Amino acid sequence: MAEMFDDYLNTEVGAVTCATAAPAGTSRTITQTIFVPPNVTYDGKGETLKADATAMKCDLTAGEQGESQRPYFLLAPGASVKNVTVSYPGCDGIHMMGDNVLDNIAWPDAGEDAASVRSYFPGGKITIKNSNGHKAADKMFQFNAPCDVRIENFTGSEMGKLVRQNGDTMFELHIDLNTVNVTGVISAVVQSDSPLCYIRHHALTYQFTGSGDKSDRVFRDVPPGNVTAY
Ligand code: ADA
Ligand code: CA
Ligand code: CA
Repeated sequence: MAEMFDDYLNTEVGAVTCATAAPAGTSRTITQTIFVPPNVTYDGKGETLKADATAMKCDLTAGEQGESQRPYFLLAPGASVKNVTVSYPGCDGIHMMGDNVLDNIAWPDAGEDAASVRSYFPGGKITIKNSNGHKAADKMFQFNAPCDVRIENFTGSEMGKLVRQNGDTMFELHIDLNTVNVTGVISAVVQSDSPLCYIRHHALTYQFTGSGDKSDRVFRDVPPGNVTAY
C-alpha cells in the first residue's frame, strides 16, 4: 500500500501512527495522522482528538484553508472510524480511500474540510452517519474520486457547502442524503460540475445564510433530472 500511494503519503501525510492500541476514550493531542488499516474499525470510545498545530501543519488563519494540512485519520479501504470528536484545529479532517464508514463523528469546527476522498484513491461506498459538523468555511465533505456516498442522520451548521465534488471533474458520484439538517449554508448543499452526479434525498432540511431565493443553490450545477426525492 505504501508503494501504491507513495506520492500521496509523501506529500500529504508523512509519518503515520498505526491505529493498533485501543483508545482510552478521553482527550489527547496527536502529532501524526492515525492510519486505520484495511477492514479495521477504530473505536474512539468518545475520545476528543486535537491536532498539534505545528506537527500536523494546521492552518490557524481565518477559514483554515491551507492545502498542505495533515489529516487526523487516513482510512485504508474498508476501514472505519466511530465515536470520535475531531476538534479545532480541524486540519484536513479525515481522508478516506474508499469503502469506509464514519459513525458518530463530531467536527465542532471543521478545518480545510471535515472528510474527503482524495483523487489518489479508488473511492467506493462511503457512509457518514449519526454525525455532526460545524464551521466549515468552505467544504464539509469533498469527493475527488468516484463514490457512492450515503450521509444519514447528519446535523450541520455554518458551512460553505455540505458536499462538493471536486471542481471541473466529470466522474460518476452518487449521493444519498437521508435525514440531514443543515443550517447557515453559504453556497450549496451539494455542488458538482459533473453531469454524472446523482442525488437522492429523504428528510433533508436546509437553511441558507442571507435572504433571497437560493433554490438554485441547493443542488448547485447538478442537472435537475439527476435529483430524486424519496
Ligand atoms: C481543493 C483543491 C483540490 C483538492 C481539494 C481537497 O478543491 O483544488 O485539488 O485538494 O481541495 O480535497 O481538499
Ligand atoms: Ca481543499
Ligand atoms: Ca482537503
